[in-house]
Amino acid sequence: MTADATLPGVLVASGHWDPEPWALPFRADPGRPVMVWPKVTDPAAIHYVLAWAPPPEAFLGLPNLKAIFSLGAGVDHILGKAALPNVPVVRIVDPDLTMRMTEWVVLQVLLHHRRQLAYLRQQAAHRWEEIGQPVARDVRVGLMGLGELGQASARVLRSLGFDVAGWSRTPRTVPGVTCFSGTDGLEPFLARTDILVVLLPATPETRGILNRALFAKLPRDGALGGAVLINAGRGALQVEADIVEALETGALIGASLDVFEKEPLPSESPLWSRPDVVITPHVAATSDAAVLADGIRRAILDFEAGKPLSNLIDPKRGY
Ligand code: NDP
Ligand code: OXD
Repeated sequence: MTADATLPGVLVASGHWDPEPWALPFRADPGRPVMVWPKVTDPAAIHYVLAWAPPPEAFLGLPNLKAIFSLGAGVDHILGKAALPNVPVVRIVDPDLTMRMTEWVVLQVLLHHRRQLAYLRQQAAHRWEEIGQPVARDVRVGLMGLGELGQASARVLRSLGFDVAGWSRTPRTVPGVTCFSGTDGLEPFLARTDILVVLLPATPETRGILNRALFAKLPRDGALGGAVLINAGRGALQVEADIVEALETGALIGASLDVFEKEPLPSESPLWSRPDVVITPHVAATSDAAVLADGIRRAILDFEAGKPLSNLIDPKRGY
């Protein structure tokens, strides 16, 4: 440790995100070295890395590393690294992030349910015409992923009257939600889904799961007259060429996408100009450092006081 360091040090490796708001609460701890990648002046002082899409080298040569903290709920941006040290990886579970995601999901579900894209097209054409729409209880929403974010969205969608189901890896019980799980549960889950909301992590098991074969299993005769895809999980889950094809063939009648195979979404992607697709630039639940950094600091203070770390991920499972 550096001469005046009395506390374990923190390294912020926050990719394209501004590191300073994440470093700020730690700078208030007297005697705690705080470094920002790539300026690692004293590698031995670093006990914790706060990471968002870090370069693999950010974890190298840190002999006293105790834990890695993801700056988001997902950890695929960390687990994919070749040089990942064998230390606990903690992810964000926080009401601020959860509420942001719930807002985005509910916004997109209502947008398709209330035919907002069609009304915007009518507005552009100065056309005054009512478009029929079903009641929420006749619309079957299916959430792929019933974790922190999936369950929170499910609760609000239930309260709006939608017929809500969910699919997870292991069996779950969520009040008011019809629960399916595992490979056997996927087909019956899809068969009763008009609006498919995806809040899965990207893992070896889920990559590419949103493909032509899956879209073909969604009903075309539901209350909306076809199926809608809403993905805020990860771009690695989806095969974009298959989404475009499904929109062309009617396997899907609309989509809202916050995440993409390649981000930023390349300007030549056909998704940009489709009138049946809503695109947001990976902002469904942005990590607000002003809210979340202090939570990470508190977790570290608890850990230093001998308490176990919460919100640990299982590297074998991939989430
Ligand atoms: P959780 O770990 O709490 O939940 C993940 C859910 O996915 C669980 O229900 C889990 O099943 C399920 N799951 C995982 N693998 C499989 C599988 N192979 N088959 C079926 N179900 C599976 O994560 P969160 O809800 O907190 O977050 C979900 C994801 O959302 C993040 O990993 C991240 O990728 C994404 N995200 C995107 C953001 C954005 O701005 N676009 C912001 C924040 C997160 P089980 O319940 O059995 O464990
Ligand atoms: C996250 C994200 O994982 O913002 O939190 O994508």
